[in-house]
Amino acid sequence: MTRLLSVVAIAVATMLVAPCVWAQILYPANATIAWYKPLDDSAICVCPKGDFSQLDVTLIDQFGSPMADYPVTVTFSNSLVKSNSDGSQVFSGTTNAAGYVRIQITAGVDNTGPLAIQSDVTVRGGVYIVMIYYDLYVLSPDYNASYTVDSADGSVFASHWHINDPIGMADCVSNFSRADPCINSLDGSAFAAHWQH
Ligand SMILES: [Ca+2]
Ligand SMILES: [Ca+2]
Repeated sequence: MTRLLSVVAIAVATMLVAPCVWAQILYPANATIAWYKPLDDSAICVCPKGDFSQLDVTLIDQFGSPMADYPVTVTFSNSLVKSNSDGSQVFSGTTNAAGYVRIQITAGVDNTGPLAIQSDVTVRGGVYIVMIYYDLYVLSPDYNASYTVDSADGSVFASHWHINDPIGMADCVSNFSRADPCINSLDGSAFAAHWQH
């Protein structure tokens, strides 16, 4: 009887302390995913330097605690988006002690056509999918994915000067600032802010 009580006591004690030692499991419903965008619009603008649109991710485990030192990847489905490090469509980072990381999208878009491309974007925390965005417009001042914004890109922007975006949204590859559907000084300022990046 004494042995049985001891086993029960150990089992109960294990149950009480077990949550403290169990491995963290990502709880996607508690994760927060938000685009950081310098411009107030819904298009995603990427730049070889990674300082245009970026993705803020905070990962929370099954106990509501932040997940530190956890890998996060952001994958674009459209192969015209090209990372400046390896030409891939994958961008990554690691969460800090608060479970937070800002993923820099260091990329150009290999598209010199007049219309912006669209892409699905999948956000993963480790192996877990925490968010999928569908058909996002993706723009870049690096129109030819040469990984620098230079005179070749400037020529493309100049060719779109003062045209009106077809539907006032993000169709035109140069409509970085959608506050106005026209390709104007607002877009020019955005382009200039990433010159030589
Ligand atoms: Ca370029
Ligand atoms: Ca505009």
